[in-house]
Amino acid sequence: MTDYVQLAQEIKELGKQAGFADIRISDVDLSHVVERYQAWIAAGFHGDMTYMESHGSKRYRPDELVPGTVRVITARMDYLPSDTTKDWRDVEKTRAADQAVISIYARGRDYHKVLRQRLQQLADAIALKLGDFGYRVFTDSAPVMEVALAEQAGLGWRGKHTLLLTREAGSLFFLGEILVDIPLPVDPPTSNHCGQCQSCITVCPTQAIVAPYQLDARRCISYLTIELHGAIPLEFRSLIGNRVYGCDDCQLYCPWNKFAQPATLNDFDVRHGLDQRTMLELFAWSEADFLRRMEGSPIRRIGYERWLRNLAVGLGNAASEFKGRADIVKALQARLDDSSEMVREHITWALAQHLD
Ligand code: B12
Ligand code: SF4
Ligand code: SF4
Repeated sequence: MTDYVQLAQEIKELGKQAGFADIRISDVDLSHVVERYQAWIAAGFHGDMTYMESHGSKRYRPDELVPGTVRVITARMDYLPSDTTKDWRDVEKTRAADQAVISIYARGRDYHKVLRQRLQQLADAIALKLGDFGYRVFTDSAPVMEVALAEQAGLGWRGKHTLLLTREAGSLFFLGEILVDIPLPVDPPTSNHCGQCQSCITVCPTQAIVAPYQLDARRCISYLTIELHGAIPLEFRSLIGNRVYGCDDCQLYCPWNKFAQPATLNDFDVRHGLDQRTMLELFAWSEADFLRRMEGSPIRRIGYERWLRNLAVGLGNAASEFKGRADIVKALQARLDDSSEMVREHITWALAQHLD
């Protein structure tokens, strides 16, 4: 007879050995989130992310996504670069308008690869103890409601910015999970510690958190700079500032993130100086430079065209501090003949910010 209580304990230990900061276990009943998910889709908050509408009930029924699933082992991996200094929040908040702000999660190796590999390592270790069992590992890209499952498993609470949050590590972590057919004991959910705080809501540059726990992705800079394929709507361009890939503001101003933990793995250490580049430096990269340097980075997924689009918006916004600066204007003009109509239009917009 397997002692499942003992096994759950061992899985948590093995998870730590595989590089995870915390591991919890949830059942597969997400019936309480269905209505909210459907309302989110009905409101059109997902914008062009049509994949968020797909897969029907598999999204909130893990046992339909992977038949036989009875539990979800959900895992947290912290991603602040391992050499992050104590004053990192001040550093992020005080960047000059010509610096490229790349979201912290994207400065190192692509987390999809790191987490999938580590979850597989954990699944292999469980199999060594238990023998064959049914499972599948997921992180981010699959139709799995990762935050809801992690919340249910007590890995943290859902902050008003909609992300999972913990007292001991803030919210700067990734989530991943293993759907299993093992009847492990489930962990209890934790309490919410947002209280009266509204910092994430008030600080959001585009007012994307339209109510506590509700995000209109169409307004979110992360969506606008990463997920959106077409032109960035004019109403959001100046609000984006110099955030050229993703956005951290709702997390940066969250008081709990003074407890954010550095990664235990070096995979998320900054590559190519992405924490201190100017936008002009990045705008000078050729497509070959972009593809070579962004190998293994999540940034490569947006492709060169969207990369230039985002940088053009940021360089236009640099006019707030550096209006008409000759090197910026020259760099923008030099790309006015870009083969992409979208890039040309964003550059024309950027030049207008400097020259009008
Ligand atoms: C689509 C997506 C996005 C979209 C939409 C985000 C969103 N909040 O929905 C965009 C592109 C904007 C995005 C941005 C980011 N993302 Co994202 N994203 C996802 C993805 C793939 C799906 C999320 C989802 O299902 N959204 C659908 C809606 C319905 O879900 P929801 O907001 O959670 O909705 C619930 C609440 O609104 C709640 N609710 C509604 N009303 C109320 C009222 C009350 C009182 C309560 C309690 C709850 C409540 O009910 C809904 C259903 O559960 C997940 C990975 C995954 N597969 O889960 C990663 C994920 C959520 N993203 C992640 C990250 C890191 C980010 C960014 C920080 C990246 C960045 N720096 O740019 C930003 C953060 C923006 C933000 N404030 O959310 C991490 C979050 C880790 C964490 N700590 O929680 C995830 C889990 C990926 C991962 N594997 O690590 N993301
Ligand atoms: S990631 Fe940025 S734009 Fe999106 S909700 Fe948070 S602060 Fe707002
Ligand atoms: S900023 Fe405040 S309201 Fe927002 S998630 Fe953090 S504690 Fe909660």
